[in-house]
Amino acid sequence: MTYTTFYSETKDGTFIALNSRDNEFMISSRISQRMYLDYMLSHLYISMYLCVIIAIVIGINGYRQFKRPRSLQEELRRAVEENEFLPYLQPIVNHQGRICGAEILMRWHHPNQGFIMPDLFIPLAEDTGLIHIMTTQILNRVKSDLLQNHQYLPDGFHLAINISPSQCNDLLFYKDCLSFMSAFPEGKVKLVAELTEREFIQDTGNAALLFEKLHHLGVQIALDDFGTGHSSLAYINQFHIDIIKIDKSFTHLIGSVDMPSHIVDNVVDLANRLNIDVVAEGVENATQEAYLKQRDIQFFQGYLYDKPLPPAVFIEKMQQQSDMLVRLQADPSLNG
Ligand code: G
Ligand code: G
Ligand code: MN
Repeated sequence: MTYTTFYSETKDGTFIALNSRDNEFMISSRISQRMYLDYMLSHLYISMYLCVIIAIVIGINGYRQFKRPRSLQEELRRAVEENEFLPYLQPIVNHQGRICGAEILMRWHHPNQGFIMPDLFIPLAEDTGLIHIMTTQILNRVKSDLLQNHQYLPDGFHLAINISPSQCNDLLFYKDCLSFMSAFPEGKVKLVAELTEREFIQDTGNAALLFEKLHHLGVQIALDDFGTGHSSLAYINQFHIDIIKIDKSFTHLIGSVDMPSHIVDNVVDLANRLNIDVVAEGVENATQEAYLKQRDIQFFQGYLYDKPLPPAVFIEKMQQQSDMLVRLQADPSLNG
């Protein structure tokens, strides 16, 4: 038998008809939307669930791709917004081996990658100008950490922070220091701006103004990585430098070669003549310490004393030292 088929969509569902060729008879039926749905639910439910799951997976993935920054630069911007930069504090000790200060060293606590060292992100932060706000953020963090515990810090606590040459072009850093200093009792903290001599300061006029204002506030200027760059003596000549940091590469020469490094002696000699304090960086063993202690050096920093520490651990150390000093004052016979 031959027949023709006929479909028609109506508002009650699909009308289906089979017509015999000579219209002798017709078989028709109506399939309602409800019947479609019942059929799908009873026969195709596995496929339907699969479709829903696949759609959800595609949706989540798309959302992640959308949220994921496309470049390290955007990632850095996101991290600034999320306040992911943390200060670590490396103790600085005096001749008696007591902690009298710290250097703030920035770490990036990335949600997926964990801790990232500054060498990997500071250059980009400098190029993008984000270094300004990152410095403000970590200074604020250190401020609140130390403020709650300032009774454990010795007076005149030497707190050093690294700044990039581009931060010498305006007075933003000055404002950060002003806000920092005004939070502490007078004479409690002595801020030190560490300036690396590995890169040039572009606008020396602006830098001179910044340094003058910083000095006025009681903030000192330290020349970091001294001797490794190209501008050490030029900077000393041009700016009012308060502190020189002998680079760790020179400290490491002590004890590693037969003849002790004349460079260390010469730097100390130069500093003495110019009335500049000296910090010896990268002190790792007793041989280096013994050699350096025979020179006129005020501050020592390195793994021999401690590595950079999370603020809570650093504060714990300060508390222990402060308790020890109180006991010593009460009973001087404990000394030694
Ligand atoms: O521990 P360390 O790997 O932290 O430091 C590596 C380098 O990163 C150092 O040369 C230091 O000067 C630089 N650095 C660390 N913290 C800061 C910061 O807050 N600002 C700038 N400009 N440099 C920093
Ligand atoms: O800002 P500056 O470049 O000075 O940064 C100090 C760097 O030296 C940081 O990366 C810090 O972790 C590192 N450092 C601190 N103490 C020591 C040390 O005793 N030995 C070595 N090799 N590195 C040190
Ligand atoms: Mn430094």
